[in-house]
Amino acid sequence: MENVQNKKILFSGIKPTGTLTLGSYLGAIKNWKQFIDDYRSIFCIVDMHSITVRMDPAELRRNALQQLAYYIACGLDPEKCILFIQSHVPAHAELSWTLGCYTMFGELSRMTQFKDKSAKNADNINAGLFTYPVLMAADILLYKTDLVPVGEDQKQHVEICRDIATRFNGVYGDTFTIPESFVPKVGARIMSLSEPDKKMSKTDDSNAGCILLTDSNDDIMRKFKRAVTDSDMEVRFDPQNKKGVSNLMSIYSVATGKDFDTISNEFSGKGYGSFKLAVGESVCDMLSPIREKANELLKNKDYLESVYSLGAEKAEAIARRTMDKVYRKVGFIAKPRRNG
Ligand code: AQP
Repeated sequence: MENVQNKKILFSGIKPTGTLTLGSYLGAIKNWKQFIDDYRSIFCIVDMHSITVRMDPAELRRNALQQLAYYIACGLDPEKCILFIQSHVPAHAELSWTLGCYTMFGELSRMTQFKDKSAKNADNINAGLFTYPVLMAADILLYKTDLVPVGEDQKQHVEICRDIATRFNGVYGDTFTIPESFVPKVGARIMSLSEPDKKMSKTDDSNAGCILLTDSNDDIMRKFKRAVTDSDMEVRFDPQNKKGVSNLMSIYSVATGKDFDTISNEFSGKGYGSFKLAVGESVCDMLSPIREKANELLKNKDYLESVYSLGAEKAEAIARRTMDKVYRKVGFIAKPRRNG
């Protein structure tokens, strides 16, 4: 059973724009799991964020359900945390609108992800893409979140969330908890295997550089064997000059628990061939039990529905209390409650 007494609150989410990657796992989900016994943990499938880019509706539904199965398979036990789908809790949209009125155009314009995504989707630079960080602030602030574990690319969005909450609290008095981000020391930015100066992303154009959690062991090994390295043949951590090798070392380090010196010594004088094989095998060992469990879960749609339904009920109860408080603070007349 979920024990919520006196626990700090942890919230995080991933958007179901595609199949989860090794980056989503190492940068986010793997870290979420380590906190679930100590925090009241709330994990969301942020489908509303997904439509900031054009998505095929059937694919979006499929991805969201698959993501839930992978959350559970990665160890996010629904008995110990709240798992829900963002669009099932309307308070996310309500708080997003409200917070948008306390967010400045200038600060949103400086968001790196907005600039990157605008460049990538030049024919669809919509308002939702621009106000994405406001919805993310609402996601976090609705639950009085203390800690938000994210990969490095999302740290700027947690910073703007803190700024928005501080501004709101400054006007209306203590309303929101100011959250901290947690970014892992290793694995916070997993790069593409084929283009190691680009982040590994769910929506990568190149499938070769991206390990999907659904990939078979054969696919995983093939992708690691072809991973881009360099010509000096030395397994040494140097993210400036040896991007590909350093990325593989980070992956191997998180998968095996070995530090960079140990890894360098292990492959000293052995060349990149055996190093790539070892990294690939460590990833297969880490991901295959997760993939098998997720495939089992996906056969039981009723179970998955029961998890996200109960999750939405619990999330809604917390979120509604926050919205009542926010609406009261900004001066909206309380909606009379009717019995029955
Ligand atoms: N390559 C990565 N390395 C480390 N962490 C990563 N994350 C994503 N990719 C990596 C972290 O996982 C969570 C995913 O959040 P998201 O899907 O909502 O946002 P994202 O960062 O935009 O992820 P993608 O895979 O790049 O999605 P698309 O392609 O749709 O934009 C976050 O905590 C993120 O930091």
